[in-house]
Amino acid sequence: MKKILALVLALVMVFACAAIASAEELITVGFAQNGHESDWRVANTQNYNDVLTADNGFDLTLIDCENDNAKQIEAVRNFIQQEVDYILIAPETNVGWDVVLQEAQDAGIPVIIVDRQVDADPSMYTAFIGTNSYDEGVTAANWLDEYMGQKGIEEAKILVIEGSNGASAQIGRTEGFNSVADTKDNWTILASQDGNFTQAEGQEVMESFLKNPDYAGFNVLVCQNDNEAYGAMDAMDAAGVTYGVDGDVIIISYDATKEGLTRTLDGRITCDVECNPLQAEAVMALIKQIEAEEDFELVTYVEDKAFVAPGIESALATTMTDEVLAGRAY
Ligand code: GZL
Ligand code: ZN
Repeated sequence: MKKILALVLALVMVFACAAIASAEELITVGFAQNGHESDWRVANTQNYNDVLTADNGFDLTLIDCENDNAKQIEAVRNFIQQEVDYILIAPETNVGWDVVLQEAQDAGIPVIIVDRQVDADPSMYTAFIGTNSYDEGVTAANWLDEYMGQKGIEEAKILVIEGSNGASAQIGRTEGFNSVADTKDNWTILASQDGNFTQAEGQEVMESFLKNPDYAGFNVLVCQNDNEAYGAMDAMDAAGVTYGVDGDVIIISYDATKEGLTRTLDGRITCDVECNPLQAEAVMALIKQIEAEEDFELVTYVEDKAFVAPGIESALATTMTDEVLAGRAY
C-alpha cells in the first residue's frame, strides 16, 4: 500500500512541476480591449482568444472596457501592478494616454497599441498594429467617384453616420473620405453625425436625418461601420426610402463583416470597405520577435480590401459572389 501511495505522490509532483514550469514559460499579456460595440469588435476579441492561447505560449487576460477610456486606463494600471510581460491597448479615443503610457514605460512593460491609434508620441509605446482608417476613407471616396462615372450620376448629396467621435477610426475615415470629397465640386456633404459604431445609434441618427427637410434628396449614405448601416436601413425602411443597387440611396459601409457582406451580396449595401479585425496573428509574431530580440516593425497595417454588390465592376473593389462570402472568416 505504502509503495502505491509513494508512486502516486511522485506522479503528482511531476505533473505539478510541469504545470509550474509551463506556466513560467507562458508570456503574460494584458489586453485593455475597447468594448463589444460591434460585430467587428466581437470578431477582433474572438481572434485574440483564438490566437494568444497557452498552446501558442501565452497567458492572455482580456478586459472588455465597455468603450470607456477611463476603464481602459484602470485596466492598464492593473496590468502594470500584475507585472504582465506585455500590454495591448485598443483605445476608445486617441487622447489621454500619455500618463499611463509613461507608467508602463517606467515599469519596463512593452505596450503595443492595436487597432486604433493614440495621439501620444511613438516613443511612448513599443509598436502599433492595426488598420489604416485614412486609407479606408480614401478607398470609399475613390470608389464612389468611379461608380458615379459608371452610372452617369451628376452629383452626390451625402449624409455621413460617423463612428465614435475621437476614435482614430472615425477621424481617419472622415479625413480620408473628405480629402477626396473636397476636390469634387459636384459632391456636397449635407451632414456628418456621430453614430458611435452601434446599430441603435445608427438608426437614431438616420431617423433624425430623415426628419430634416434640408437633407431631402440625399443620394449617398456613408456609414462608418456595418452595424450603423443596419440601423440606418431599419430607419429608411420605416420611412419608405429605398437604398442599394436598386434603390434611390447608395450605401457605403465599412468593416465588411459577414453580415455586412451578406447585405452587399443581396445589393442592399452598394460598397463595403473592409477593416480587417484578424490582427492577433500579427501581434503574436511581433511579441515573438521582441522575445527573440529580433528587429521588428514599429508600425504594421493589416491588409484591407473593398467589396461591391453583384453587377458592379470595379478596379478598386471585389464584386461579391456566394463564393467570396463563403470564404470570409468573420
Ligand atoms: C476600426 C475599429 C472600429 C470598427 C468598428 O479599426 O476600431 O471599431 O470599424 C469598431 O466596427 O467598433
Ligand atoms: Zn456592455
